[in-house]
Amino acid sequence: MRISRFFMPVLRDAPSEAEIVSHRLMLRAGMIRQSSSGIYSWLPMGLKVLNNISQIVREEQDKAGAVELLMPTIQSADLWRESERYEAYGAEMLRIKDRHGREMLYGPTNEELITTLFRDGAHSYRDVPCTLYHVQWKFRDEIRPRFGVMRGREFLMKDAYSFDLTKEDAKKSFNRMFVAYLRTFERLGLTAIPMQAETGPIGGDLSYEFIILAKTGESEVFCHKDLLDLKAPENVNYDSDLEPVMAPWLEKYAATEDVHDADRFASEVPRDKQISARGIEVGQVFLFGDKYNEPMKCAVQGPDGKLTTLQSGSYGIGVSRLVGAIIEASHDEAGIIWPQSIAPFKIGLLNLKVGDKDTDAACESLYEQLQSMGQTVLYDDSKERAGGKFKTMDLIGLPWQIIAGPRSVKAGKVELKNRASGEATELGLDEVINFFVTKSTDSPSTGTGRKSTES
Ligand code: 5CA
Repeated sequence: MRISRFFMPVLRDAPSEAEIVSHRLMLRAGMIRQSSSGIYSWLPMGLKVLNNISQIVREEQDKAGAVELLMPTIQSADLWRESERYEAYGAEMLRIKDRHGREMLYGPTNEELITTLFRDGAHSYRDVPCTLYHVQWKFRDEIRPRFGVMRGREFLMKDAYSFDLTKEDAKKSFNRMFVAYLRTFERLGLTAIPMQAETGPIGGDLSYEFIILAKTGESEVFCHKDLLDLKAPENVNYDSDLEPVMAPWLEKYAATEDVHDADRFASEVPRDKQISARGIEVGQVFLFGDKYNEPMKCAVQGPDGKLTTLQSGSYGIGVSRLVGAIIEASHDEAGIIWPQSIAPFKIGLLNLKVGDKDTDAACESLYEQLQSMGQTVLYDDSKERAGGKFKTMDLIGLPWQIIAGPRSVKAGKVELKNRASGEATELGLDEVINFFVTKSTDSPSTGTGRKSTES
């Protein structure tokens, strides 16, 4: 993508309405714009990240055996009367009337709708286990929308719902999602700790929130320090017993303030391992059995021929909140530092002297070659001054910068800079191409590594 043809309205100054760094940086980097309180447009740069996160979420859901579908944003009020949540949900629900006066609502979550879909489509014990998910916009009329996309009114959620014949099987489906979440957050470059949590309006008696620690987090959390060092399991066999895989997380204390037990915390966790901090909830899993299936009559014929009410859980990930959460966890003074896995482009190519024949030719050639290799490149071919280009690139946080100025190009070289470490290396034009062919692109393959000089 050429910057000259892109739409990335970057702001030089921090907007006054933004209280936390991720909100400031998302506005400054031209990723989002507020359209009304808690409701945002996703500009091209923001949408790319949102899509990349969704993609990783989907891949891990699919690996865990969940099946994607898509339910609408608008639902009928009658559906929610069946589960008796229509009134109970309160003012957070956006209620709408259509032209016939029928009561509708903008879905804050989808337990009711998925339950009717599954009830109408599944008849026999052979139709379970089944876990269905979608990635869809939700609306909750939050009292205090704030921190940009972190607590929006309209927000993108991945929500999954499991259906099983027995409680034991439902727990197995729950475990599959639990492990899928560990893997998902690790791939997003985050350390998310599953913590015991209250079930709130979703209900049930078993729930974990997946929390990343951050000063700007909205909830107070308590946990054992060693949980921060655990690595998500790789090559999971989702058909096997997952309890041993989950054990390292479950055997150490971790709880949100709602269910925190100060005495247990003090007795179970050595003083120097006690973490009491703030956290951002990026996902939550619930096991609620027949809470919706019973009133909504979601049942199948069991192997014994008897009608059996199904057992369920639901599993949410805050996809749009994650964009902010990842920035909270990964930035510096100059701007965002995207993890490779979700970066909107992998490489930023800076032409420091547009109009200079040799520099233009070198940049065009690199741009073409890198793209034909499947790399995503944002090419700064604008007329802006070099200083401004450096600032913008650091602000938008692409993992790699290739800096081409007339001086280095004359010597057949460009500079390759790693955004995270700031390390820069001079490489020949072919070397830079080779670097992206051969390397897993964690650090420059050659050179001594020093701070950028072209600036
Ligand atoms: N039905 C269940 C799970 S599918 C559910 O709705 N769970 S939830 O209420 O915990 O929401 C799931 C995730 O959505 C949360 O963990 C959080 O990351 C995200 N989320 C919730 N409310 C908001 C909001 N107002 N703005 C942004 N993200 C939100």
